[in-house]
Amino acid sequence: MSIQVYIDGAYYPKEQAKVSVFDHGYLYGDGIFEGIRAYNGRVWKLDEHVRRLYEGAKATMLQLPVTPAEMTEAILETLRRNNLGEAYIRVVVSRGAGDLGLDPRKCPKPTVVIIADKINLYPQELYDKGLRVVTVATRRNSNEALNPRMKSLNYLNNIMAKIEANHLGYPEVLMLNNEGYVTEGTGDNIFLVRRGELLTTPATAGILEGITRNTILRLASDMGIANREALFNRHDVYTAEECFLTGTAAEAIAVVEVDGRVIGDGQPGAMTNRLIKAFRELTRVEGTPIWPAGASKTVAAGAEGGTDR
Ligand code: PXG
Repeated sequence: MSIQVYIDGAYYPKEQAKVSVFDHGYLYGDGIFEGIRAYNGRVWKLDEHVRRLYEGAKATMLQLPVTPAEMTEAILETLRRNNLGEAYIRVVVSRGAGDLGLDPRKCPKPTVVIIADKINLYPQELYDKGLRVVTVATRRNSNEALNPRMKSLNYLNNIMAKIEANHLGYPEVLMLNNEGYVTEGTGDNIFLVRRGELLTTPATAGILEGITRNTILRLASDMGIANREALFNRHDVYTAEECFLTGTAAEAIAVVEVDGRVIGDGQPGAMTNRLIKAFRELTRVEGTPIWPAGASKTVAAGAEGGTDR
């Protein structure tokens, strides 16, 4: 059975899930999105993702046609319709269809799309051994040009860096800001362990303030690991004891080499491994249930194609 895609309150099979070519999301990248995951029948950090989406809507003066509570329910219903308990969820809110021309006032109604599908991760080997990454020439957008805290449909900045990654043959790369500080990967935040302390880039330095990042910071505090937000440059990364990346798609993954410099002893670090383990454990038990208590098995068993859980 084809996946069912939510568009403006109705569900369409994947093949018929279409939006207008006059949608300013398509014409100008005018809109915002979220990438969310469900684990084990629960949506991970759903409220945080919905909040970030509405913050992006506020900043871009996009009036969503649904309330946060309705959006939350629509996300859960999309998962139920597709019988997915382990999923990658993509919420896209674009400015909507309108005449040509930049002016958002040409678009009377935003388009809301929710896609729930299976997830693709990096190969297991990279989680076991850690990633080798490089820094690239493409600078992260400055806050004053297009604030990276908004998960806007304008991802060309990150895609330009991804093109460099592909060209150089690396699965992920690090982007610097215009001052030379390390900001983040193309779709992940960065953490260092330096002199025993856990460091991550401040939200104000030109990054997406990742929900996985915030969870790792909280877990570190709970585990008694000293942590703080700090600006750091390439030298700090090269000489760090440990390094890892976090994001909804990648979860948390060690970095063992940056620009040819081996990080620590070239293996995923001890603190990295402890935090990744704690994070994984939390994702199995926390989150918003997709099905009402007791209903999940019945729903899952009767549906076509089985379930991931
Ligand atoms: N930085 C950037 C630039 C991102 O795009 C993160 C950090 C990590 O944030 P979270 O909240 O996920 O911990 C992201 C996340 C996609 C996709 O479809 C992209 C992301 C997440 C999920 C899916 O490409 N980016």
